[in-house]
Amino acid sequence: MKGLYTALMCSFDEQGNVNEKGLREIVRYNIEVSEVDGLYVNGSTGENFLISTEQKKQIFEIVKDEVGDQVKLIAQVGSLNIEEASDLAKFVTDLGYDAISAVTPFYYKFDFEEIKDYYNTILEGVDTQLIIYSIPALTGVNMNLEQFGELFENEKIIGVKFTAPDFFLLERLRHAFPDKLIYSGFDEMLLSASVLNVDGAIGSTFNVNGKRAKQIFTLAQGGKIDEAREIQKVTNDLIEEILNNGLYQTIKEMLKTQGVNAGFVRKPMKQLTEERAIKARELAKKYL
Ligand code: NAY
Repeated sequence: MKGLYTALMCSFDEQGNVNEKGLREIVRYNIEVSEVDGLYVNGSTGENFLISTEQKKQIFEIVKDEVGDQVKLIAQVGSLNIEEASDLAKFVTDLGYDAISAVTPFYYKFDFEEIKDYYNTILEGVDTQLIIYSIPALTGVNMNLEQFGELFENEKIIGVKFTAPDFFLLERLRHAFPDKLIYSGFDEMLLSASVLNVDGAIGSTFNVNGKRAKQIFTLAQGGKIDEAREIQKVTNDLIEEILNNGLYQTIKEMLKTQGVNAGFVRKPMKQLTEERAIKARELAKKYL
């Protein structure tokens, strides 16, 4: 389960329906051009929190059908509706996903006991292993070392997708839990996380920049830090432009220049203006 995973985008049509053909093209591009080790399906980048349960299932099915056993698949099933999360966990287990992941419950101020209960409930009755999805900037949930340790006591919880700039905590986690999988979640900090010996990374920009991400990770693992830093610099030039122009919209527009029908974003996200679409196409020309 180690390596680089693309936080997979989904292609939607103008009405917000899943565009199956486009989704399959995004999957193929990631496997054949970006050459990532796996896909993280229905995460933030997949606009998961904007879609219905039926659409989530549709996406899980299409992706598994397109991928088969070519690369590893992690299914993000976390939801504020715990029955939905449990139902999706069973659904993807039956489909043959390699692992599930669940975002920490957000919006309400859940205490740690409630968070622990959430994970244990999702795992009840499924045989799949789980990766915690921690993204404090978006969820408001900050867990400390001891709390991660308590969650890791459940043997089915095999790791964490660590999307935070707290490198003190990241280093402590690595040191305390050498056998758990730690994935870096911020693409612009991949080199720094790799130096701390994370097991892999999960990122939105890997949809278009997977090759460079893999180089950074491999070079860092081989101790070639100067070379890795050069590639992280180019990567961050690109990420900075993407963030300024509109994260998911810009990645979709860049994919379109490569013949991949990445479609539209779902409301309430807004589509790119023509000016920004031109910018995205320029970025694709420069960086892809
Ligand atoms: C997800 O579930 O799709 C992710 O969290 C992937 C991680 C990304 N975070 C978000 C919120 O999109 O790749 C990062 C991020 O987009 C990138 O580092 C740019 O900041």
